[in-house]
Amino acid sequence: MTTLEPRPVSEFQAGDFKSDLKPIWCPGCGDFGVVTALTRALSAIGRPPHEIAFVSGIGCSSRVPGYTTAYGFNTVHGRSLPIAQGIKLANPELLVLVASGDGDGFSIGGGHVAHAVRRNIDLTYMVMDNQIYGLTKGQLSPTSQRGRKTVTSTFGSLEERVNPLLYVMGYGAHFVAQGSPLDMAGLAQIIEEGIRFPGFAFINVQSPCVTFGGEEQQFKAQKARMRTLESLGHDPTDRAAATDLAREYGVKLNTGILYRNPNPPPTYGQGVDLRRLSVAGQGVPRHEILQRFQPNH
Ligand SMILES: Cc1ncc(C[n+]2csc(CCOP(=O)(O)OP(=O)(O)O)c2C)c(N)n1
Ligand code: SF4
Ligand SMILES: [Mg+2]
Repeated sequence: MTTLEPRPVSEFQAGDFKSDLKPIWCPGCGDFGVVTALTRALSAIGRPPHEIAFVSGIGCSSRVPGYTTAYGFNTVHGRSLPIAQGIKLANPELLVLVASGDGDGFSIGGGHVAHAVRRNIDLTYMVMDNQIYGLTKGQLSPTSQRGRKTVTSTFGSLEERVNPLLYVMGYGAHFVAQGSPLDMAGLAQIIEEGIRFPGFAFINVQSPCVTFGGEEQQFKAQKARMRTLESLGHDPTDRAAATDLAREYGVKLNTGILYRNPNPPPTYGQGVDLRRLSVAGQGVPRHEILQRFQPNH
């Protein structure tokens, strides 16, 4: 995988980002591996835990922030992105991460994803795509494959699945990647690259639900479908090639960085001064805007 710039040696170990809370996930849940990969990535980044805000919605995957030492905010189902964007706008110095599930992100929160992509605020959005509603015990999710039998599709789903990779590409995402805890080192590196990307970074994580997930999602089946984009010689700056590879979602498990815009546009807080957020283009300083929203003002 390409390295963009020399990395300073971090004073933090992965263990510094693991909280004392004992996960209550089912034994073997893919989300355990996500925490491991994530804490490795954070140790490589080297920002202290108190400078990290980790937001999530609701779902098994949304428990991830609680198992880290970052500041966590377990919000409302599907609403992690608006809250994360608000946090980043209010305090641009923070490193803001978001953990979500396929249901949280692409059902109830689906409308937010599109506009968070377009708005391109500097966040890293990780979706643990287990293709099922895990927390609520196995209902059909928007990424469940057609024909999938679940408690809410007893005769098999008639619906086409959402392709999360194409979805975000379609809205113009500047960083799109996919990984799996099956390749822990690869996943850690993808997360690190996503965090380093200056703008909205989308990472789809194939994290199996071992209790309610389908066979095709388990590590054994993943192994048969997995191939790294690096081994394919994929150039992540080639948007057309990235879109073609994104189409293979559900057929091949392409891992690595699908697309990284080599010339990303400036984001809020980087080139666009947050302290002078404009109201109707008037360049009104932020403290004045906040005053305007005071009650009784
Ligand atoms: C507004 C609202 N609607 C529905 C729910 C019930 N609910 C909680 S988690 C969840 C889906 C979880 O699935 P997913 O986002 O894929 O996460 P997973 O548990 O699979 O990691 C649902 C429907 C809720 N908590 N709040
Ligand atoms: S129900 Fe599925 S997603 Fe939730 S903890 Fe258990 S294995 Fe993980
Ligand atoms: Mg899910």
